[in-house]
Amino acid sequence: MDVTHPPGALPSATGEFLHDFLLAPARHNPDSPAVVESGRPGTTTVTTYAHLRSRVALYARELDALELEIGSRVLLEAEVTADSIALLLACSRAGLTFVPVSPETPRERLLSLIGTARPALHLQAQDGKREDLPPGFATARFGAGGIVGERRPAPAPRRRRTPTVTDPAYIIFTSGTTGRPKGVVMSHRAVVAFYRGMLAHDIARPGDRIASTSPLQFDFSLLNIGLALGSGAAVVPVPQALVRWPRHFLRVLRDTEATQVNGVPSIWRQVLRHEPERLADLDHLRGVLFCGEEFPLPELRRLQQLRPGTRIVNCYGATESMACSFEDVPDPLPEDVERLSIGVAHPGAEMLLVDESGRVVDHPGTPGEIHLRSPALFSGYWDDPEATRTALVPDPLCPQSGQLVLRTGDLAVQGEKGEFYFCGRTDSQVQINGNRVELGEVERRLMEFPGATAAAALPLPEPGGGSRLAAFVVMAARDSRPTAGDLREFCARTLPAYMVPREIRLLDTLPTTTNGKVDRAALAASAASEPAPAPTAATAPVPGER
Ligand code: 8PZ
Repeated sequence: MDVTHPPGALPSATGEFLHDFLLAPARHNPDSPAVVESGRPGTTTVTTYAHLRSRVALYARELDALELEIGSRVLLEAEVTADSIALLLACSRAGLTFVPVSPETPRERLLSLIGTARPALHLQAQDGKREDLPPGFATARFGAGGIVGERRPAPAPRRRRTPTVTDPAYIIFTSGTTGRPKGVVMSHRAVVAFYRGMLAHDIARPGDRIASTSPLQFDFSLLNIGLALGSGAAVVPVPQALVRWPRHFLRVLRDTEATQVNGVPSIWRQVLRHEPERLADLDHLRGVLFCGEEFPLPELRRLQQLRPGTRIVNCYGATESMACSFEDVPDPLPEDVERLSIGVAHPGAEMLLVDESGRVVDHPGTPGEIHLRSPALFSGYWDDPEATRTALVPDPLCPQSGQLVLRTGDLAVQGEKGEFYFCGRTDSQVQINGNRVELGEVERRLMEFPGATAAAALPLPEPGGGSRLAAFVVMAARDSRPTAGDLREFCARTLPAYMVPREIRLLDTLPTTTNGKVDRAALAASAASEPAPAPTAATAPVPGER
């Protein structure tokens, strides 16, 4: 039997749109929960698949009545809720491209996204706080009763009559490292191809409750929605405001009886530090899935100690293909493991390593840049053909074919069985006074210090030119706080002098971006604003350091 096409779910002749795939009636029982939302302590609101389908139909009718051009962009400013999930599915059904943004998006960034994406409609929840939006597009609010228009769209002739699966289902604006945010355009065909590859891993099953801790603007939330609805399970949205507070976070998981928690590694930092017992006592939880950046191994081991038997999946990938691999973390993680495997690409896709001269690396142990062959690749960056050409490059195995592959900017090595090990980003190799430093190697050494649970290393500009290496370390408990000199001396034992951070600061936690990743820009800014303490014997240059 074709595992990617369970009976009754064969795609129609037109191919499959996002809403077809996620609401395929054959896949789940109409009375089972599709979304379970937490309310006041001890209360939840359950939306069944039948309710969700009828809400999607209501919203799609009301969107159709606006007669927007197929392919128009809808700026969807919302948290993950049953209504916003129904709305993104209704956009899919109405042939509209949704652009998710968080309600916390600063006004200037929202205006920049509006200028780039040129939406036809801005939608927010009934209780949304966004006011005085600029002219030029329709605005409306959505809720249980439907969509209530505030500003009507200008009538425009519909030049397209037929949506196709190559149309953009959504655009995710990533915090472009070069300042201007890049719009990752994902077609229906790409997203459904990814969902099929992901579901072949059987990570979730009917009746599961999958807690989603990312904002709607981060495609991790779209992965979670696809994983839950595609498996006949339920999405448990955890409001952003609660993720940051361990007690509230754990209460939501308890009230909703979450069986799986999906999030970036940083969501566990404060829970492990402040509420280990409550985490250990959490019933129902039997799975964790993380993505976005490496999980600091001391914290991962601590999580395994507190929850032996919990399945932990390392999900690797970039927004340009939503994700690409799912690999179980060995339980317990052997002491000598220094790098986690990211496994191999999901069924239907393939990761290749390419070295600096463009040759495919096909022997274990040699690092190369991950190139992804996949039907789930993005269409391109919105209105940025140059950046698109840099990311979608000719297939190194067969450039003549015209097939394009995703150049990820990630380094990896292959193990003996063909599995991949993430080795940092090509741009995380920095030059410190002429020496090449892999920041991940410095961070791994700092995390070997007894009691250290997380670390970040980054280059800081020197006033006279060049860079110095700075590091930030989080310790497990307050009583074992070493001095910066202890940590530098610890690094000097195994790292060449130029890789020993010139300055090291101890922090209670690491700042994170809105998507929950370590916010390196914030760390650099904090180091610049609070100059390092005057050099002491502990921070004097290590002999041999240039
Ligand atoms: C990683 C890992 C990892 C990403 N270990 N480095 C969404 C849902 C599930 C899995 C992955 C996604 C991504 N779309 C989330 C994401 O972070 N996208 S991103 O484009 O903002 O950043 C992608 C980069 O993050 C990758 O290129 C890696 O450098 C890094 N990354 N997952 C280590 N499991």
